[in-house]
Amino acid sequence: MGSQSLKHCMPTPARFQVNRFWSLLFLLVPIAGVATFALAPHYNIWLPRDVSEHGHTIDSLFMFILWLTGIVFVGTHLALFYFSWKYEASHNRQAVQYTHGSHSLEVVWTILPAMTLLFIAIYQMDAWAVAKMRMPDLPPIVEVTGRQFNWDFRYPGTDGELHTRDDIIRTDGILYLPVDEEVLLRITSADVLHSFFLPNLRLKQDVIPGMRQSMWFKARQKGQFDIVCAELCGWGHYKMKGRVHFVTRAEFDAKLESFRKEQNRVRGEEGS
Ligand SMILES: [Cu+2]
Repeated sequence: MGSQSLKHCMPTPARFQVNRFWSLLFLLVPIAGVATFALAPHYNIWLPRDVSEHGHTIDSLFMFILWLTGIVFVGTHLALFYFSWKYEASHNRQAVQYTHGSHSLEVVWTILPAMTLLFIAIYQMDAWAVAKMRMPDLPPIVEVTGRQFNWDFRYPGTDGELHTRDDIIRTDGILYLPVDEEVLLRITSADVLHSFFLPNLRLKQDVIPGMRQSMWFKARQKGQFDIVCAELCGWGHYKMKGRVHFVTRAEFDAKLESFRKEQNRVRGEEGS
């Protein structure tokens, strides 16, 4: 054996060795990852309750992508563990053989993810259309305005029109909407980018200054649920939260009537 080949057989210096401790640590990643997802529902840190008519399409899409990426994730980490274990330097004194790659392998691992992404793009089209494209032909029941750092709500008055004198304006972050009814919300921003997020309805809409966005849904359960801003909009972003109350149509009308009276009384007091 010549001195040149001997040099190739020398073990790598200790500090560069990927020893088997690290292989086991790599193995912990998929185990901990899978365990986290398996245990999350038992500790109530899973998706919040879905109370909307179409939320299940988003959830099933989410679960499909989670399974798909989960299997790939576990597979690649098991391969990473296997190779780092098998070829760990101190147990493997064979000289390293470098390769300039395999053209066909590269074609395969480019086409496979591309086809997978294309499949997801087509598979999700219906969920996207329901949530973002098939806007119902309804007058907006409320206009939501995002501002640093609050959600304001403007309901049309008795004339049914927005931006007229009898509008009812609420700035307490509490939104009332009727349950079991398709509703259309108009959404704007008074200043910067925000994002109007209703986790229990699986809906999120970016709010862009100068643009009018719309959101529509049908809530299937009464109750109070979170409104969150999902776009970092400044120092007070964290406190930009509200509540949506889904109530019956009669309760909704009564609530608006009480708001109207309150507003008229305040205006009367201001006028006198
Ligand atoms: Cu924000």
